[in-house]
Amino acid sequence: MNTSKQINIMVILIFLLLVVLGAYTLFDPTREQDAKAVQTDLLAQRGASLFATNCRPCHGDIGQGRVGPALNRPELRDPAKLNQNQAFVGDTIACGRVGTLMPTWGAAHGGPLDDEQIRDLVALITIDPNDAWNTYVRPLSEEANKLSTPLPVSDLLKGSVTGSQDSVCGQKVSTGAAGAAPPATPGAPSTSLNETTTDNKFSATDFTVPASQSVTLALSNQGNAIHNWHVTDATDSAGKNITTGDNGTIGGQNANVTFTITQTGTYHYQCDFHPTEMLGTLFVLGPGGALPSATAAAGASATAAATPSTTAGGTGIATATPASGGATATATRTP
Ligand code: HEC
Ligand SMILES: [Cu+2]
Repeated sequence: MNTSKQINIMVILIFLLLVVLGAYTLFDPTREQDAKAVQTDLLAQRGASLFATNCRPCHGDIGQGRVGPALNRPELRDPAKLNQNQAFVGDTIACGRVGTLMPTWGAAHGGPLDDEQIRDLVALITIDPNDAWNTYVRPLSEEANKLSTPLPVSDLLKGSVTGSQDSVCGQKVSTGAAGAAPPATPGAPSTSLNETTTDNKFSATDFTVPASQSVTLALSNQGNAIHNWHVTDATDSAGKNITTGDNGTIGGQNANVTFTITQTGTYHYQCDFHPTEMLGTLFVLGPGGALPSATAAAGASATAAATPSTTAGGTGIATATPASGGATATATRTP
């Protein structure tokens, strides 16, 4: 074999090597992606087990929501907002939400989970690889439920498990205008009421209903958090509490309550889950549209006319003036 032949062979070998290397680099990105997918899947599996042990009682067996909002919502895993969502979810888990039931989890803030565990949960919530809520979380939650069923919602709300009251991560403790429903005046009585809840707001903060007639309130929860509608200082003529349900209604669902109040007066309702933020006033009018004098606008008591006046002197807070138009209008008011 002469040298030029050897050189030719070497050139060809080098050429082949380059081709192989080139092909390899072409394939490499997908290999990297595969590796990343496997990695994400692992994070989510670990996240699933953390979720089933720590979060399921409040966020539901497959993250569908309970006293806490649903975490399996598609918008939380919108790929176009991945960074934003990961920061939001990660911060919420690490810091909790001061003044709510959401506890502080981050070890850096005195919680039980380290950064890696929080990353696992964030991957589960913001990526949800391989339909992780159903594939990984559901069976683990079912197992966990065999060992200990989550506390009833009403017990969770009693505050046996409460979030932080300190200002973790610079959050401000909400002072909440405790107890005071927004000012309101009676409108035209209606027996069919519509209330829409969002986080954390009632669409209608006052209703006017006739005494001794059956009234139905339809609640539509268009928020993510759980909400209900509960009259706190009156009971139904049959002696029952007037509420759409002690366990609340989760996001995207509806509930109804039908009730009769015999005693005219000014009553109050709230969402039991957000009793400082979601408050309202319920006017129960007698046959002539009359409230008992004690609750009628100050002064000129007994003359309360058939159409409730919104201009009565007194405090002069006529901000939430109900629509004074057609008498048949249902009491929905969108802010
Ligand atoms: C004791 C009940 C409770 C437990 C346990 C709990 N949470 Fe929450 N979580 C809540 C409540 C209530 C909220 C809503 C807070 C609010 O009103 O802003 C919430 C909010 C959140 C949010 C924000 C959701 C959003 O869309 O605003 C995330 C994310 C979250 N929780 C994750 C978790 C994770 C992960 C765990 C388990 C490690 C967990 N939570 C355990 C009650 C709980
Ligand atoms: Cu609420």
